[in-house]
Amino acid sequence: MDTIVALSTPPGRSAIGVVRLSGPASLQILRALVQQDLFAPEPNRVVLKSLLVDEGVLDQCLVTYFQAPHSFTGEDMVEISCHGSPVVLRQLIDLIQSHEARLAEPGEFTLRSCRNGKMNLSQAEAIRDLINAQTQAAAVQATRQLSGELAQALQPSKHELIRVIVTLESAIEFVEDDLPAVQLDDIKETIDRIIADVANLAETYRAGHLLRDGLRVAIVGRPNVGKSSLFNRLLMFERAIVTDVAGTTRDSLTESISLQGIPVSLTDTAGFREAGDKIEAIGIERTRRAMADADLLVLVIDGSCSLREEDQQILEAAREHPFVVAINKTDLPQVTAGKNLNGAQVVHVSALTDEGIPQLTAAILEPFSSLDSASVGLLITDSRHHDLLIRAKNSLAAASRSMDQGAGEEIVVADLHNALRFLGAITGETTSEQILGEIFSTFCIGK
Ligand SMILES: Nc1nc2c(ncn2[C@@H]2O[C@H](COP(=O)(O)OP(=O)(O)O)[C@@H](O)[C@H]2O)c(=O)[nH]1
Ligand SMILES: [Mg+2]
Repeated sequence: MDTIVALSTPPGRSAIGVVRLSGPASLQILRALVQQDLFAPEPNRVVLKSLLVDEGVLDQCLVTYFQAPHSFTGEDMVEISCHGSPVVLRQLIDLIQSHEARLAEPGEFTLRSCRNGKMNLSQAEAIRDLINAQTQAAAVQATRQLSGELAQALQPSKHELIRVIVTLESAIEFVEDDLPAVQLDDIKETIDRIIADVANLAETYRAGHLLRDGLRVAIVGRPNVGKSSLFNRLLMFERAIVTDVAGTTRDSLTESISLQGIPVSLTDTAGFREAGDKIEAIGIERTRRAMADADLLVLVIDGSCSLREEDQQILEAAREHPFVVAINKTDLPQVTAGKNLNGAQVVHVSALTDEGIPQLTAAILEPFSSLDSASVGLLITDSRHHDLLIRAKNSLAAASRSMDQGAGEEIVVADLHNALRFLGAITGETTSEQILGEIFSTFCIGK
C-alpha cells in the first residue's frame, strides 16, 4: 500500500492548515521533515516540532502520529497542523511528495478506512454528507448514519432473509423431502414482513432527500397572475421585474432561500401561454423544464378574474407533480374562489398586502412538517440507498409471488439472494470496486 498526502483544510489563507498522511511511510516521512532519523513520537500525542528545509525552518507545527491500526484509516497516519499560509502548505505538500508519498484521491482516506474495516460504506457516505450538510437537520441525519444506525436498521431483515435462504436451500439439497405446508407458510410470512420493513425504510427517502438536498419549487401560471410578485415576496426583496404587461418575465429566475431553516431553491417562470415571439417561446420552453425539475409547483391563479382556458391547461400540466394552488390578489373582489380545482390544496394570498404568505410558506414546507429533527427517526437521505432498497423490495416481491404460484424453491432462492445482495450493497459488503470508486469520487480531497 502506498502512502498518501492531502491538505485536509480548505485551500487559501487560514489560521491553521492541516496536512494529513496515511500509509506505511508516514512516520519515516515525518522523520525526514523534522530531520531526526530517530524521532519516535508517542502515538496520539500532539507535539510541537520545527519542519526543516535547506533554507532553515519551514514552519513550526503541531504534529500528531497515529499508529496502525489505531487511526482513522487503520494505517500509520501523521497529521501536521501548520500555519495556514498557502505558500507554506504548498511547499510542505511538495516536499512530502518528493519522499515516498503521492497526492490522495478524493475520499481516499475514508476509502482506506472502509477497506480496513474501520467503518462500513454507509458510514463513510455519512461523513461526506455531514461535511456537505446545508442545514442542522441534515447534519443530524448524517451523524445518525455515521454512528451505524442504517446498518443496524437493516440487520434484522438481513438475518431473517439469511434464515429463510438457509431453510430453502437445505430443502433443495434433500430433494425427497418437500417442505411441509406450515413451514412454507412461515417462510412466506417472513418474506412479506421483510418486504414491509424494507418498504417503510425506503419510504423515508421522500422526506430524507429533501432534508439533504433541499426543495426545488417552481412558481407557474399564466401571465399577469402575480408570479413574480409572489416570488419577490417569498424572497423578501424585489428580485424579479413586475409590471402589468403580460409576458414581462421572459426567462426563468432561480434564487436560493431558507424557509424556516429548510433550503429552498425558488424559480420564477415565464407565464404559460401561446408565445408572442421567439424569446418568449424559449422562456416558455424553460418553464416546462423548470416544472419537470421541480419537487413542488406553486400554481398561481388570479382570484380577481374568472378561471381561463390557460389556467386549466396549467392545472392539467401540473397534475403530474405535487402542487399547491395559490389564488392571488385577495385584496381585490374575488371571482374564482377556488372553483373547479378538483380538490387541490388551495391557499388564498395577496402579493400586494402579504395576506396568506405565511400559509403559503407552510404549504410549501408541508413535506417537512413531520421532520422535527429531534423526534424524527432514521431517514434514508441517499439516492443510492433508496435505489438499492427498492431493488431489494422488488426481488423480495418476486420471491413472494413465486411462492404464491407454487414455484420451485430454486426460483424463490435466486430472488432472495438478489435481495440480500442489494441490502448488502448499502453497507458495502457486496459493492463492486467500480461502484466504490464512483462513490468515493464524490468526496472532498483530504477526507
Ligand atoms: N391587486 C393586486 N395586484 C397584484 C397582486 N400581485 C400582483 N399584482 C399585479 O399584477 C400584475 C402582474 O404581476 P406580476 O408579478 O408581474 O405577474 P406575473 O406575470 O405572473 O409574473 C402587476 O401589475 C402586479 O402589480 C396582488 O396580490 N394584488
Ligand atoms: Mg413574471
